[in-house]
Amino acid sequence: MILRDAVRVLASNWDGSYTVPSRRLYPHQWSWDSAFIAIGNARWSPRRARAELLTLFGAQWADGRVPHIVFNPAVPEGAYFPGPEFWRTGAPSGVRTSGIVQPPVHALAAWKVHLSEPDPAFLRRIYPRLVAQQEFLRSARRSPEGLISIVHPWESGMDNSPAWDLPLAAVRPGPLGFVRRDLDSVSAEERPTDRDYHQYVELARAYRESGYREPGAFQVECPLFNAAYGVAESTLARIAKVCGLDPEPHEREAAALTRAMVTHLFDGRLFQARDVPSGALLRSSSAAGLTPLMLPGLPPEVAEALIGTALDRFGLKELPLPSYAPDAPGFDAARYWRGPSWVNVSWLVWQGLRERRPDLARTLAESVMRAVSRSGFREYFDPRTLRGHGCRDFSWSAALVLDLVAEHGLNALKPPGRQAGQEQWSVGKVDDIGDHVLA
Ligand code: 2M8
Repeated sequence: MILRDAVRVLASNWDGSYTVPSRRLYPHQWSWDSAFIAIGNARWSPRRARAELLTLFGAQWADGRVPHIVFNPAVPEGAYFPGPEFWRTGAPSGVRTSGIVQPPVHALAAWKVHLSEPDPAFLRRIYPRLVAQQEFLRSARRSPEGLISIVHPWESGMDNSPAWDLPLAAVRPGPLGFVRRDLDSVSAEERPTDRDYHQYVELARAYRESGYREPGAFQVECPLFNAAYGVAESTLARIAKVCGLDPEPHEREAAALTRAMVTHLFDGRLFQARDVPSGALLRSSSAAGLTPLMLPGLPPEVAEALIGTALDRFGLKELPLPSYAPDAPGFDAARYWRGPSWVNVSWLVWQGLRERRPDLARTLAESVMRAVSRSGFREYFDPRTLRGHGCRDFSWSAALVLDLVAEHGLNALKPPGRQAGQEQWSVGKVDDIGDHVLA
């Protein structure tokens, strides 16, 4: 029973006020995971969805940054590397966190939570936090061209993407001297290499030494991160209206960001990342380049070109969206962010297709459902065989499936040849299932 299993995953990864991405591999709270998880929880427990976001924003720094990890003090230091002793930070609340950020998909999540159970008081409470999150990015990370940069591959969320190979080549790996914990539960062929890890740790160390202020050797403008920032502004406009505030500054900012992205990051077929120090485009075939489809103000001809690329190079009609184009050198069907399908990136592109091409949005949702019904709520999937990789019972895979099903209806997404009323498709409404699982 696919929906019941999804709720079970979310219920068993719930820690009282937030949800871990995975019990073993990721035993703390992660920033963009919590946004996706809230979107799914909103479908059966809006109360948990609101708590998830408020807990995360409770660890927001005074400068507005929302840290990418909020550590659970009850989890031993050795359970995840790099843990709080590495980051050596403290949020005003006293909570220990990392010092880097992740794509700001939280305004969108807050809005979706509100849509599932209207709660203007929740929106009024979270709105200033979301605005501060955007202000941090504008003040600390904006280039003269109007784009937002990231200073670590972990900030992209697509950590190990081949798009980062070139800028990472300039980073001298730090000395050994730490123990990777990720390989305790996932096989090495499915995770970043040791060299990648040493570079990640070295970059994080250098940023930490600057008091989390000065970018080190890695500074890029990522299309997914910028698209998320732009969508956050258009969503904040909607939230502002509900709160009785002026939406106009947010609308202006979203329009300016969209223009800057089209001018500086679009190569005619796909959005690319840009290396900030050199100003050069980092040409790759990353699915991050399709996510600007989410921007409501994207010019129609640009959206058309992206959809063409998704069909020709990412198998949009046949595959759950690969994270890297399968025809590109560097594609790896099983290794972390170098090719496998991830439910969250598929969901972001689905979100961008819903109004423009509802037919393709549904096709993509069907592909995601095929992957999870074949392999369960794995962290990622081989896009062609649908074999599952990474950890099991991964929270955002479960959460976003709940959202896809709630939007399309279960029957519309059932695999061909399978009747509703059979096997795992024989389930009722998502909110009834929540009651059942928690009972
Ligand atoms: C992965 O990243 C963490 C570091 O932040 C890791 O590999 O330890 C990424 O997939 C990231 O996007 C995600 O937020 C995190 C938790 O699911 O795991």
